[in-house]
Amino acid sequence: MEFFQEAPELLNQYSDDRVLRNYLKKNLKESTLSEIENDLIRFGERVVSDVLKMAEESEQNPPVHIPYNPWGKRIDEIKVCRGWTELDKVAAEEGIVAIGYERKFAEESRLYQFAKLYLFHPSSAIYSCPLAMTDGAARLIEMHGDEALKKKAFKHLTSRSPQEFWTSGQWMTERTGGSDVSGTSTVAKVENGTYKLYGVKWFTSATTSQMAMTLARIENDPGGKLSLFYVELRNAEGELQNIQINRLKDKLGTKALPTAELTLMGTPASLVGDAGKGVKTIATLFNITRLYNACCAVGYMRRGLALAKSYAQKREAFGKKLIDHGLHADTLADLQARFELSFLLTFHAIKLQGKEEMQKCTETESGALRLLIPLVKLHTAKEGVAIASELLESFGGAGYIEDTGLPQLLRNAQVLSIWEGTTNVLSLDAQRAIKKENAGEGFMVDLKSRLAQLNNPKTQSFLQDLTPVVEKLSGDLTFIKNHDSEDVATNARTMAFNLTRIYGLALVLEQADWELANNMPETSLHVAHRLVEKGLYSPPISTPERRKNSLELLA
Ligand code: MFK
Repeated sequence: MEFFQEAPELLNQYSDDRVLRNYLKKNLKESTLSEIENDLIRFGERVVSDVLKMAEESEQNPPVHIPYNPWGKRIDEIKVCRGWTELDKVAAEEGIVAIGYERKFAEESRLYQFAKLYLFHPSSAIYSCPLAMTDGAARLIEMHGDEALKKKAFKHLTSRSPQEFWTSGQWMTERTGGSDVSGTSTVAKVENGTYKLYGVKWFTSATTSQMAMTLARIENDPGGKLSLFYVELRNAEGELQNIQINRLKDKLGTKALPTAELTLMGTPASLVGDAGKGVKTIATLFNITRLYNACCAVGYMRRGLALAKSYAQKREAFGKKLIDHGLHADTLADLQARFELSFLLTFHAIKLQGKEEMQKCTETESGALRLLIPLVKLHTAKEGVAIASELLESFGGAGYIEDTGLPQLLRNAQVLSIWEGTTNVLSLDAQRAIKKENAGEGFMVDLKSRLAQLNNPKTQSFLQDLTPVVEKLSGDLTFIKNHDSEDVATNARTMAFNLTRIYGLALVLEQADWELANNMPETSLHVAHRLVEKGLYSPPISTPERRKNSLELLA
């Protein structure tokens, strides 16, 4: 008999996910969970059936830019496949943005919404990207928009009707930089009583969206600071409003997502928030997209692990199943532990975001949230890439073959640490929050109170190792707050990972406490042990001498 390997199998992505189910059980009211669980079970099935097919079709049929019609008229059409438009409908109908604004479950609504996003994302060919910006724009309008925007755009962005639903772009990046947006050269001129935008936007994801939020400098404004503008891409006839699509980007991954370079040639726009406060105002949007980024990173980790675990149970080598080889099982279990840490960090930040929006956060929780958003984004993105790479390897050669669908996990994961703020930029954002917004204080109080509330001797036993590290972190936070130097900035990344690891471990121990109290398997305790084995703290090591070394090494 000739041998053919059985493919890995995806079960119901909700029912099969112990981590998601336990988290929701611990963190939602019983009444909420019983009301939403059938929807999650149904959707957990859907994301491995028709939705997954739409995503596969979208990955295989990337968008095409058609600059001219047959007669030479500039039309700048972006043709997307049927699967991509179907994903838009699914997103609307399933309420992937809407649930967060309907607020049927008050502060718990965000957990419900993001649980659906987490299930949707790995089967969405990154339709999650337009949704991230849509959600961010909705929150921005809710916080800073005028009545007209609330009546029109907000209603579209949060609609469940596929006919009414809009997605939004977020156009921040110009040729001068994606991290440092201060070099933005787009100008807003007042013409016939309205703003018109002139400039080039270098990365605009989801260019098929109906609207966008973008930055520009108001002409002749003496302050010269960036302002935020709302743009509707098309007029009533469906024509682009003085926007030229220069080309679609040829990217490593996220192939289904139309990302374009645009020239704005007098595009009508309206000011959002105060003039000159553009970066601060758009921060509301990118803090939401950073949460999406983290949720999508853990969604990918979970999908890769589900496939790798299934494969390990089917595939035989050296006389037994892969899962029965201690080395293989230990390698996957380590990845599972890292995923669980990332998951808890992400969903905890989402939980706090939900509370913040309902004014239910304590002051310390608000401080913790401000700092957690960049930390959670940077940690999960880096882990997302590293874990995807390991998971591909766990399939051997099959992990490198396109039609298994596996390589796209790695390609698409790689963007997570790049867009929405790179690791270094987010580490510096964490320092900004510590220095300017005193977020470190709330973060530390919150962390210590979580550790103080551990109940079970098994979780409390970790405190012996953890307490001195927490004291070191506390000292580091005070140092960062009071010192401005190139060395403090150079240590930003090390510091960010220290903070994330320790806060994450506190969340894992809380989860372990709950499992122990409910006589459940001690999985979170295993996670905690594996994390501690890897070391808890890396000392900040930048000195003027070391910085000089860096330059010598790079010469
Ligand atoms: C799968 C789903 C993923 C999602 C898909 C989305 C795809 C979209 C594709 C993209 O657009 S990718 C490009 C994304 N670009 C970024 O994320 C920008 C990265 N750079 C930064 O985040 C920089 O730190 C920043 C541009 C904000 C630096 O700008 P500035 O002008 O040098 O910042 P400054 O002067 O420190 O801050 C201006 C104000 O904003 C300050 O407030 P005040 O005016 O009151 O002093 C800051 O406190 C505030 N601010 C800055 N960052 C903030 C913030 N406030 C809250 N949260 C933050 N994170």
